Amino acid sequence: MISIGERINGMFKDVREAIKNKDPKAVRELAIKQTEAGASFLDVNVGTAAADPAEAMKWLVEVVQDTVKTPIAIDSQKFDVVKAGLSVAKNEILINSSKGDPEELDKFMTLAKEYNASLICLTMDKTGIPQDVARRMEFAMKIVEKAVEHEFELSKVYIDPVLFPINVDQKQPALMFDIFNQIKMISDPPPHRNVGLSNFSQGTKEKRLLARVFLTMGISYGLDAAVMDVLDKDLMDAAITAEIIMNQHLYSDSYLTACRK
Ligand code: THG
Repeated sequence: MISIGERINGMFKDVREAIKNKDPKAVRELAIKQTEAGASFLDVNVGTAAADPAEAMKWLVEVVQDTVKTPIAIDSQKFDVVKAGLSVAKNEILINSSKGDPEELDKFMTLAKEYNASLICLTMDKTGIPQDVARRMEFAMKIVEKAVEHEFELSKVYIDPVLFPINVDQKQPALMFDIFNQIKMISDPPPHRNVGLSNFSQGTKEKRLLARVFLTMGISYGLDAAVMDVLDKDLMDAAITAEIIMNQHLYSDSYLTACRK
C-alpha cells in the first residue's frame, strides 16, 4: 500500500494557522508523526485560505523536507502552485494532481518528466466529475494513452477515480471497486489506483470504521494507494492485513510488525 499522509493540509486549523503565522512547529510535528506512522509520502496542501498559495506551498515543502526525508506529494490542481513546490523540492516528488483534460495532462506530464516526479491524474475535467464507470474508464484510457505519448513511465502514473462521500451517493463504492479492477488490467505495468480516502467518510458519524472497511475492500479489488489518515493505527494495520489476505506479503505470526514501516 502506498500511503499518502493527509494531515499537512490547510483545511485543518492547526496547519492553516501555521501557514498564516509562518510558524513551522505544527507542520514539523505532523511530518515526524506521519513518518513514524509509516507514510510512504506526505501530502502537502495549502488549503483555500492562503493569501499567496504558491509562496505558501514553497514554505510548506521547505519545512517538511528540512524535517524528514519522506517524499512529498504536492497537492494542488493549480499548475503554478505545483511548479512553485517543485522549484524548492530536494527529494522524490509525487504531483497530486492533474485533471484529465488533454491540455492539462500535456502540461503536467511534461512537468513531471522534467522533475522525474510521479503524477496522480483524476478521471475528471474542467466540465466536472463523471459519476459512472464507463466515462471514468474513458478518462483512465486517455490518461494511459497520454503517458505512452509522453514516454512517461506507467509505474509513475496514479489514476484517481475521485471518491465521493458515502452520504452523498451510496452506489459509488461498488462502482469504484469495478474501476480499480478495470484499471489494473488497462496496461502492463498498470497505473496505480488511488483515492482520497477521507472524502468517503467526511461528515459521517462512523468516520474511522467507514474508511477502514472501504480501504480493505478496495485493496481486494486492486486499490494500491490512498491519501489517508496514516495516524489511524487501526486503518494502517487493516491495510496491511488486507494485503496479507490478498497474498501481497508473506504471512508470519509477526506479519504486523514485519510490515509496519
Ligand atoms: N484525491 C487526491 N488528492 C486529494 C483528495 C482526493 N487531496 C485532498 C483530499 N482529497 C484528501 N484529503 C483530505 C483531508 C482531510 C479530509 C478529507 C480529505 C477530511 N477532513 C475532515 C472533514 O472535512 O470532515 C476534518 C477537517 C477538519 O478537521 O477541519 O475529512 O480525493 N488525489
